[in-house]
Amino acid sequence: MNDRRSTDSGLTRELAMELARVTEAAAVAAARLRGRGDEKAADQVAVDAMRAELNRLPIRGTVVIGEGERDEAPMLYIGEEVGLGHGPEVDIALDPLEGTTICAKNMPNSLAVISMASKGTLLFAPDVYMDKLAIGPGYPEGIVDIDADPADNIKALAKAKGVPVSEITACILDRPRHDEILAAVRSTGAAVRLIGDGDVAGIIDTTDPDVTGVDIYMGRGGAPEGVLAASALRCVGGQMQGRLILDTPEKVARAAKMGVSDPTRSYKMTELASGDVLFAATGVTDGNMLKGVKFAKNYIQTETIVMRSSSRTVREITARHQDVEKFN
Ligand code: VTB
Ligand code: MG
Ligand code: MG
Repeated sequence: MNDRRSTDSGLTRELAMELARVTEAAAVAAARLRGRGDEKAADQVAVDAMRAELNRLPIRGTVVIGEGERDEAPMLYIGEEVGLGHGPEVDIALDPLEGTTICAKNMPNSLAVISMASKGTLLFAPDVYMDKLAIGPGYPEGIVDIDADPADNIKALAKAKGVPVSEITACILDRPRHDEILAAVRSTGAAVRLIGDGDVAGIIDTTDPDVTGVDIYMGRGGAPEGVLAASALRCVGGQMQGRLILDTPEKVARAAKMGVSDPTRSYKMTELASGDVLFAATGVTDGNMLKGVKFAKNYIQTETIVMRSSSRTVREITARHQDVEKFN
C-alpha cells in the first residue's frame, strides 16, 4: 500500500497494528494474575507473553529499554535482539507490566506498554529516577518548564487554558519525596490526583484532560517509564521534559556508559524520543483511558491504544478475542 507518510524508518502502520497484538498478549497474561498479591508472577507472565509475540514480528529489533541488565533479567534484557531478524532495524522500549503493584492489588491503571523507534533515537535511560513534567497538546511551547517553580507552572497552565487555577488538576505519584511539590501545587488552589503507581498512564492522561481529568503531570518516577511516556506524547502531541536523577558517582558512571555525558541536563520530549516512533499500550486493570482485560464466558476483551508519530494517528482498539486458546 502506498503510504504518503511512510518514512525511511520502516515504521509502517501495519507494524503499529502488530504492536497492538504484542501488548494485548502481555496484558491478557498479566490480567490473569490481577489481584493475587503476587507482583513478580504477574510481571513474569507478561514478560514471557510479550517476548513470544515480539519474536513473531518482521523486524530486526533491539531492546534498549527493557527489564534490566542481562544478568538480572533473563528475558527482554537491555541489548536483547528480538523479531524475526528481517525487516526494519528498530530500537524498542518496553514495560510488559507497567504497575506491577497496581496489578497485584487490582487497582486502576496498570498497562502493558511498548514503543518502537528508528534505530538510535530513544534516550538510553538507565534504571534511575527521572524528574518529569508533562502537559497535553494545544499549548504554546514552553509555557511550563521543569526548572520553574511548580506553582508557577500551574498558574501558567491555567492562564493558557483560560480557566481559573482551581479547575486545574495535577497528577502526582503518592510518595513522601513529593511533599514539597504537593504543597506548592495545593497552595495555588489547584487539585491533585495522587496515584499509587503508574506514571506512564499518568502522563498519557494529560493528553486528554476532558476524558481523564488530568491537566499536568509532575514529579519523580522511573527514567525508563519517562522514555515510554515521551514516545506516546511524540505521537499525540503535548510537551514533556525529563531530567535523570544521577545523584551518586555510580549512577553518573552507569549513565555515562549509556552515552549520557552531561549528568545534570534536562531533556525535551523530542530528545527523549527523537525519531519516528510507534507506541502501544493495553489496559491490564481498568484505567482512565483504557479498560482492563475482560474475561467473558466465550471471549477475552482488550482495550489498546496505538499511536504513530509520522501520521500522528491515535487508534483505540477494542478487541474481542474469541479464540481464547491463542493466549495459552
Ligand atoms: C516509578 C514509576 C512507575 O513505579 O518507577 C515507580 O515511574 C517506582 O517508584 O510508573 P518508587 O521507587 O518510589 O516506588 C511505577 O509507579 C510503577 O512501575
Ligand atoms: Mg517492568
Ligand atoms: Mg514500570
